[in-house]
Amino acid sequence: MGVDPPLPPAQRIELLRQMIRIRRFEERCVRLYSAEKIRGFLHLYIGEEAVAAGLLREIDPADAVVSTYREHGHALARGIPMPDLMAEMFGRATGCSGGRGGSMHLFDADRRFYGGNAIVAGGLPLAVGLALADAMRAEPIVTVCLFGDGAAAEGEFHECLNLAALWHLPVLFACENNQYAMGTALRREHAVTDLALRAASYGMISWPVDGMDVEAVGAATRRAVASIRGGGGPCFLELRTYRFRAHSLYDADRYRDKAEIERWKARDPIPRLSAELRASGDLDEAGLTALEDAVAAELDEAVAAAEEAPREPVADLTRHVYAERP
Ligand SMILES: Cc1ncc(C[n+]2csc(CCOP(=O)(O)OP(=O)(O)O)c2C)c(N)n1
Ligand SMILES: [Mg+2]
Repeated sequence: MGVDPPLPPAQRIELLRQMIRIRRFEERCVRLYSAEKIRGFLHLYIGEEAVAAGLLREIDPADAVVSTYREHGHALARGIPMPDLMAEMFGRATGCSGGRGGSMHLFDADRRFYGGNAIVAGGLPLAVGLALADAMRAEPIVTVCLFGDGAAAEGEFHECLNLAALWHLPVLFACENNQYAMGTALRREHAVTDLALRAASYGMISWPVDGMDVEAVGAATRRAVASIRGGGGPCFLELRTYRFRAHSLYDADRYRDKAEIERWKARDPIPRLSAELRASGDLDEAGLTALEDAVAAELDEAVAAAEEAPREPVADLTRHVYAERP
């Protein structure tokens, strides 16, 4: 594999901005959850931002994205406007899923963001189906399927990798290996913990990536997408990452060694890129403050709009539930 030239400074700053947006969005969500403005489950992506930011900027608007319940970062990086997301978190009618989905079911057909999905590995068959449709129409479109390491223990994982390889479908399988499926460590669940190796056994190009390095994620994605668009069939990226917080806000996080968490926090992708940009002279303290201020203002606006947004009227309760009689 060749070494990619470094990105121009403006693009590196944009990557940093995107990761900061994702992190601050979720930190605000935690506060809003404590205030009971956001209800239901909340799975935080904090620590994993380099994957969403690095990967999703490498695909086109016509490409499709299928995600998981840990998808706030994916949705932001895909370009769903923050007010549409925050309104959805609040369950308001102006949310991207009309207020019916909430945190785990963010959806935006216009941006080909086919959801949030509460079922572990549930997105893989969807992605294979989308890619099959695109392949049958001979569209040069890639479907990115994001899922966790836990999905590799599900039957759908094996069925989907096999079919995608057999039918040569344009799918980028993006496995966010954060080392845990709820409280179960990868090594306690899988006889073979090298997930890229397992994917290779299905007959597709696959490789592990440092998921804490946003530029490494981007470079690997560029290579994978070029191969898929060039007719090379599916690719698999195992993005090695870590969630800094518990599985969800209901999880006491008693199964992880504190020293392990600290070791991963030392590799936090945000301070890492920020320090590199400072060292190269491309971003100074004032520039970083301006970035943070702009994100804070974007968030304030999104929260204020969500607070004001209407709830769906009770009269509409059965809409989208039962088919209308013709
Ligand atoms: C089919 C299915 N089985 C079990 C669950 C319960 N469950 C919710 S999240 C989760 C862990 C999934 O871990 P992983 O795929 O690694 O994703 P992560 O939460 O680490 O991002 C489990 C088992 C579920 N939602 N769906
Ligand atoms: Mg996991």
